[in-house]
Amino acid sequence: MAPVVPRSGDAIFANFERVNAELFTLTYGAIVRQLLTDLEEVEEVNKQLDQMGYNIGIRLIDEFLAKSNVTRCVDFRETAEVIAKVGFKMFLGVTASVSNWDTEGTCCSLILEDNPLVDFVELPDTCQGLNYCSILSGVVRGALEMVSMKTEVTWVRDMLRGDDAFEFQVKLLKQVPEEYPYKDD
Ligand code: MYR
Repeated sequence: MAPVVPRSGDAIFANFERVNAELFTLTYGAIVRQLLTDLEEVEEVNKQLDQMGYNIGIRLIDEFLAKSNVTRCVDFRETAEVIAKVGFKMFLGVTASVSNWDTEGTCCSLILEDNPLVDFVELPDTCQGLNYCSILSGVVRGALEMVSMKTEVTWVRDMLRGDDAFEFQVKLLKQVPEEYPYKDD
C-alpha cells in the first residue's frame, strides 16, 4: 500500500482558496439568478447588484486600507492604478488594466480580461442588457465614496455578451476635501 504523504500547508491552503473562490462564484451566480426571478426586469437586477456592491464597498475599504498600507493617492490616475493593481488583486485575485483616460484625468476605463466571477456562467438570450458583474462596479463606487470620491461607474464591454473583455468606465464627479479634525493652534 502506498504511504500516505501529507500535503504541505501551502498546497492545502491553495486548495481551500480555489474552493472558496468557486463557492463565491457559484453563490454569486445563484444570487443573480434569484434576482432575475424576483425582479424580472434586467435593469432592476443591474441596479440591485450595483447597490449590493456599493454596500460591500463602503465596508471593504477599511480592510483594503489596513491590509494594503496604501496611503493618500496624489491624483485620480494613481487611485485608478491602485484599484486595478492592488484592490482587484486583493479581492478578486486578478489585476485590471487602466486605459482610455480623458484629458482632465478624471475619467478612465478599468479593463478585466480574466474575471473569476464569470467562471461557469453562460447567459441565455432572455438576459440581454444584464450587466452580470455590476457588483464589481458597485464595490468600486462604494469604496471610493468612503475616501471622499464621488464617482459614476458605467459598464462598457462584457465578455458574457460577446465582447473581448470586461470594461467599466469610472468617472470622478466630485472630490470632497477631507476636513482636518483638529485646529492648528
Ligand atoms: C486614497 O485615499 O487616495 C487611496 C484610495 C484607494 C482606493 C482603493 C479602493 C479599492 C477598491 C477595491 C475594489 C475591489 C473590487 C473587487
